[in-house]
Amino acid sequence: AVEASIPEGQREAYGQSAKEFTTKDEFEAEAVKHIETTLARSLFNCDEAAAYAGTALAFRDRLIIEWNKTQQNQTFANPKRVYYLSLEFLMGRALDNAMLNVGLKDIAKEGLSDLGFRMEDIVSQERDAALGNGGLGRLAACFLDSMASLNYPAWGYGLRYKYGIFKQEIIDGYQVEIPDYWLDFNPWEFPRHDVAVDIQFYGNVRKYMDESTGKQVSVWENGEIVTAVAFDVPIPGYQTATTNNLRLWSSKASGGEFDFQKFNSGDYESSVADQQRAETISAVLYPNDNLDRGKELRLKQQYFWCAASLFDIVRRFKKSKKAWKEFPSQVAIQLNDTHPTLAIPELQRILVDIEGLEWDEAWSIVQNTFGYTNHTVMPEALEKWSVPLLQYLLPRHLQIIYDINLNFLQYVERTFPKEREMLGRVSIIEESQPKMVRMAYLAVIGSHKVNGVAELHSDLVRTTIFKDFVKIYGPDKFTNVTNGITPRRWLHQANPRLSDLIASKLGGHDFLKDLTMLNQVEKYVDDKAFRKEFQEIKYANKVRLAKYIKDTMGVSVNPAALFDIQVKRIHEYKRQQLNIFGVIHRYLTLKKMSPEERKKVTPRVSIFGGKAAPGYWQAKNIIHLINAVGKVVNADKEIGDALKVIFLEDYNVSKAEIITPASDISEHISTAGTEASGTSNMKFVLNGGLIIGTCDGANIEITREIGEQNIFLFGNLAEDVEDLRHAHFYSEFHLDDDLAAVFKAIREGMFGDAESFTALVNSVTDHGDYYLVSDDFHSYVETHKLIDEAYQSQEEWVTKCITAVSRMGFFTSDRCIDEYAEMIWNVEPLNPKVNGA
Ligand code: 4GP
Repeated sequence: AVEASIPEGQREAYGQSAKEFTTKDEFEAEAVKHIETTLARSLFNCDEAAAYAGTALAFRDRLIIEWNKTQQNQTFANPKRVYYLSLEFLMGRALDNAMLNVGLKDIAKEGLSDLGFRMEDIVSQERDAALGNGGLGRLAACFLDSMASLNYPAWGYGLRYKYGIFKQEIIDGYQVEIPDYWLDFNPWEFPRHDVAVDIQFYGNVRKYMDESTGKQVSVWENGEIVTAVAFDVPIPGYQTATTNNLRLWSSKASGGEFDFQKFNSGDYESSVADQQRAETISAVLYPNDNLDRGKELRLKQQYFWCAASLFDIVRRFKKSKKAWKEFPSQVAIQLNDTHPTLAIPELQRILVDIEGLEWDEAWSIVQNTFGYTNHTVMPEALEKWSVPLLQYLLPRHLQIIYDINLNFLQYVERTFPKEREMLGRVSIIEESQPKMVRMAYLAVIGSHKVNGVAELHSDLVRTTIFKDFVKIYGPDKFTNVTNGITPRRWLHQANPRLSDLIASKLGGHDFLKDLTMLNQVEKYVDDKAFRKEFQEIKYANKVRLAKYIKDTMGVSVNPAALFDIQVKRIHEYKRQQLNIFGVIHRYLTLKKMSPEERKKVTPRVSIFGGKAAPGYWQAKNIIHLINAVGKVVNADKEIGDALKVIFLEDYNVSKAEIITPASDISEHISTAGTEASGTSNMKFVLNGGLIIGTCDGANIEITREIGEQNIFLFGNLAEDVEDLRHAHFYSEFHLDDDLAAVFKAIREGMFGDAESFTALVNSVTDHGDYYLVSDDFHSYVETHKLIDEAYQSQEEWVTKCITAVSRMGFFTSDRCIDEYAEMIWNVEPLNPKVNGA
């Protein structure tokens, strides 16, 4: 079929296009060619940066060939496609993944060694693509990897931020933010200057009666135009020819570099200002995790990205010449949280205003096209936009939202005539001052399926924030897809030795494509040699992290100590404060012991890492306290190796790849009912570490899979949270003696400037302890004692770790994608070879 499109006389020439290297010598030749020509460097001054660039460009060329074939194949087969709309894609580094997925890493390693380089050094030259904050963005990246690996015809759509998440420096114990300008050299993107879409903002709506059809027509006009330019990032699947596309939009002034009219009339400065204003739209990622801040520029980003993506999707659909009613059979659009919700009124606008469909027909197409994933039930994270702002920026969309709401409320009124008070509760418009548009409600109403990301979370979605909607639409519209992680990056790349050990028992690396095969590892739980190797690998990973800590912070930690790790965004609900209060309690306990007693205690290294949103003051206080405690404890000769406290600067994806394999225990200790899923919990267990956690998010399903004897659970349950919060205000506040002693030590200045920690202590003692630190402290500390004891008997510990690893098969993102495909998208994989491309 591909052939048929090429004129006969040219087929041979086309057939000879691009060569792909397959041997070490060919790889070397390609890399050297790029170093000498693309980079214009001589081989005599080829440093690691140049060797990285040459290697990356050689692999990029390969990817682009596969990418072209995949796109051609999809164009000819024209199957239903999935479009994953996400404001965040936290990709990390690409080279290692490209080499693994293409399957030529060994060849590249030998080639680089011929040139005098070590693979690890070259790989670590790359900057992280950090276009995301945390879990939500990293999940999108894992999903892209799985969709390509499973051969789904899928596209990601996002924004090409010039500045990704800021770089964190710790100065005098405080977080300082440094801009992340990451685009200096990015071989993984392809600018598509031919794929440009004009996007309108502001303006007015003109309505008139079309005489010929007798229909009222709305025209949105006189707005300001900004151009969206596509940048494509190839996404290779693991051991498959499928290479999908991530399309990121970049903004620029419409009509070229600047407005020539203004320029010619002498108004040079203002023409440059226009250009800069346009470019601002895609300039920076908003650094908030689990928090909504209604900034106008953020709304502009959202519309800019939704409108460009939909234009592209609709254009692709129209090429097929199918009838509009076929649209949902050709297109599935997944909304990653409410950030892309404007895509709903935008598609309705395209269908009604531009394509001339009747409202109801258009609306049914819209509803059948979209699916919406919710990632949090926390009220401060639920997006709302003010009506006046929408009116000003997107006047036609506001009208459409009002019409959607009117139809919806009329339906509710007809269906539940006796429940008039429900209308105000479910209205898309909140009757506040100013009025607000509740984006989550719009997303629910405009989608055919809504899912949460772990079982408990999906239950909470159904019983709390969307309770009324379950009644209105019935329970089937609401479903669960428990999150997962890609084992390619999070096992094989991060922990190659463990991956190889498993492969040695399972007859190869096929388990990376079918993670349920891990269950065969359980047979080796008593195998002496296997256990020994497993332990040695963990130890080597701890040595690697210890070296990293020494190199970056100058602190020596003992790799034989228990490594206790909490790395994730800093947030009160994730309770890093509970952890550090627990560490202080440990320190106070150690101080009271005799040297003999102290020797018997399991030595610990408490490791923290994570960024605080720049405007989140209390989260920054937590970082400050951790560093202040570390400064005192690490210098305390009496304590020595019994306790060390480390805050790792600038936690990101590439650092996670070093940190995750090195844990003995990791902490997932959110207040029950607040962490939707968590995904690092899965990464740590898959890498042979145990976890301490609350009954929250995916911890519950991890327990179900690996068994409760292999996890350390503690704390109150989600169902009790409300009552406990209530009791803080209405009953006498009781502070556990141990926690009181911790607060006393802080207040008395044991960790320096007591005043700067007052707010943190007071949030527990004086302000209602919303996150239940005091309620869970005792069981937290007791559970850590159990961990100390369990670690003393290494034999049992290893048994737990191996058993847990072998039961983690469920948590691959491949399983998630198959579930989405079947339950929500109704799409099938496409054989990458069908058209012989
Ligand atoms: C996060 C949730 O907090 C986390 O539990 C979950 O694993 C992740 O999404 C992926 O589903 N939510 C956010 C956010 O990052 O900003 O809402």
